[in-house]
Amino acid sequence: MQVKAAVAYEAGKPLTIETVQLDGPRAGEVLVEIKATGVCHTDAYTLSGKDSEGLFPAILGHEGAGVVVEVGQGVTSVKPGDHVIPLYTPECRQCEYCLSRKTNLCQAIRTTQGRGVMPDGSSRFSINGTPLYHYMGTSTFANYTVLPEIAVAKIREDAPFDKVCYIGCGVTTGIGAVIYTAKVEPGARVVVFGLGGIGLNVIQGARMVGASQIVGVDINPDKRAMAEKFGMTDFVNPKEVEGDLVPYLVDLTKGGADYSFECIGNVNVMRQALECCHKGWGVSVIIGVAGAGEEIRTRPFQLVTGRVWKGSAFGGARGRTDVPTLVDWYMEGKINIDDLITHVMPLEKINQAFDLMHQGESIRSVVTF
Ligand code: NAD
Ligand code: DAO
Ligand code: ZN
Repeated sequence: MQVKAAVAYEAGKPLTIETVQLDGPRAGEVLVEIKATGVCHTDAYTLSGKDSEGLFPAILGHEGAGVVVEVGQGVTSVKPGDHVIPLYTPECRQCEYCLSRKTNLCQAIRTTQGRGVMPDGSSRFSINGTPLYHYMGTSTFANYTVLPEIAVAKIREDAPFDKVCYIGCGVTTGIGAVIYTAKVEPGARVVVFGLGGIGLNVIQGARMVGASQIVGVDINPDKRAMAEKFGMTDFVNPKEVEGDLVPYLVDLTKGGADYSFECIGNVNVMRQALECCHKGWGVSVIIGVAGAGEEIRTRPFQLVTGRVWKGSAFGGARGRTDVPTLVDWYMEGKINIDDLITHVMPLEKINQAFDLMHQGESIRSVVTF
């Protein structure tokens, strides 16, 4: 079938709106009509050329929501008409990783996903006979896409696509890092570095679980008002702190953070996030994706004396299991998504979403089809 897509032909160039060919779902796959997709920092990172796994030409996008149109042979967990959120972190419930219960990083289709193709090694997208790469196994910058069955979460049908698409990445990444990865407890003191689309969701997650202090750190003072709305209790602009930021934060949190979250992708900030944690028990979670080849540093004595360094992908969430619950929480008013979606646009204007992000003007832009 012919579908409308934003094609990334090469790194550093704007996306091009094209009519492309999409082949139907094969065994174990589903065809989904994408109704809305968020534009995330990670799409921009790949488009910039900094992503060592980035492949071109490709159809980017990993934060979508839509409706199942057709299923391939052997698909049993979803049917045409079901509302779904595509999962860049699938959940097969059968691989060693899924069965371990220790990680959400299902490996069932990891190899082919990283190579920009479907599990059988081929692409469903092409233009004028030339294959286009899939992206993160999702490729939501198209009005139709094909996904493995294990990479869709079935959600309730009354949830608005233009809001819950954000649960496909940013919301789950931020809230999940708090509740699944760090398991922040009531009363905890939390420091969040970077108050963008991810950091604000860490803040609302920390508020949900009853953190007593939520410190937000950002070099952009315009982020303060929104973060306060989501539960931040203290704002710190590193540019206004005299001297070293780490002792300042340790003092502010009365001995150090119980939990800190790096939501920027800056390796120097990652070090500050670890070292502002409380001696003996503070846990620092890296969420931000640093540039290819960059490395983190600290003195090992920071760990010897009880601080813990962790990372979190997709918030540690098991997509097919946990995403429907997050959608329920949104529908029950427990999660605020509406205020984070600052811009909505048609696919034809998707490059504006990247411009707004780079200018620091948007929290989340959503493309509707
Ligand atoms: P964003 O650009 O919306 O927000 C980043 C924020 O950090 C901005 O408010 C910016 O002002 C602030 N900032 C920049 N440099 C800073 C500094 N030195 N000190 C303090 N604040 C600083 O980005 P986002 O969409 O929130 O994404 C954040 C990171 O999370 C990115 O690296 C993204 O790729 C990554 N990410 C990770 C996952 C995952 O599963 N681990 C999922 C999605 C996104
Ligand atoms: O190696 O098993 C694996 C999974 C790698 C992908 C994890 C993605 C999380 C970070 C990227 C940001 C997502 C938008
Ligand atoms: Zn698995």
